[in-house]
Amino acid sequence: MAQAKPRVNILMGSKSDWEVMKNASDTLNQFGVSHECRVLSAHRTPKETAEYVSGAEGRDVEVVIAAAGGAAHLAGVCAAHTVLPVLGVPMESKLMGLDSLLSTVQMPGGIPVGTLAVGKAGAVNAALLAVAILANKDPELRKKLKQFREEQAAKVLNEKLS
Ligand code: RP5
Repeated sequence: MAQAKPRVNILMGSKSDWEVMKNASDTLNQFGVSHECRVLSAHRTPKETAEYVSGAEGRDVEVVIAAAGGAAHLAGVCAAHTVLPVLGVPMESKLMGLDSLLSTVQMPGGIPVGTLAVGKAGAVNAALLAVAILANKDPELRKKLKQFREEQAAKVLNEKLS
């Protein structure tokens, strides 16, 4: 059977980011959202990164998620090459992710990056935010998102403390 066209592209600056970013991929899988994950670096593979992101709109991709750590310019570089929504996930780093957070979140006005939390929570939330964006034009997906929230709330309400 032919694979569905990816609706989301997940980029990460290094394979070392995958352990965290797998959580974004798993979350999209939970919602049945087709996506493609690639290691592409803003500084190690600048040309390939620009080409891949520039082509995303033509491939009918709707959201780009970009994760990087350290002097984390990947999400900003992605945003420079597409008008698709770009969600940035700062990776934990030698400076506990503070460097990654600031370099991802502090985009100068004009080229936006929607920045999520540092690490795993950011990876999961980037996927959930991508689902919310796609759900604007996808009633089935919106239903799944509402169900996810309900199940999450029920879990909290049923917590037992010993
Ligand atoms: C960034 O540098 C990557 O996104 C990664 O978070 C960090 C360290 O990369 P490696 O040295 O582990 O390849 O580009």
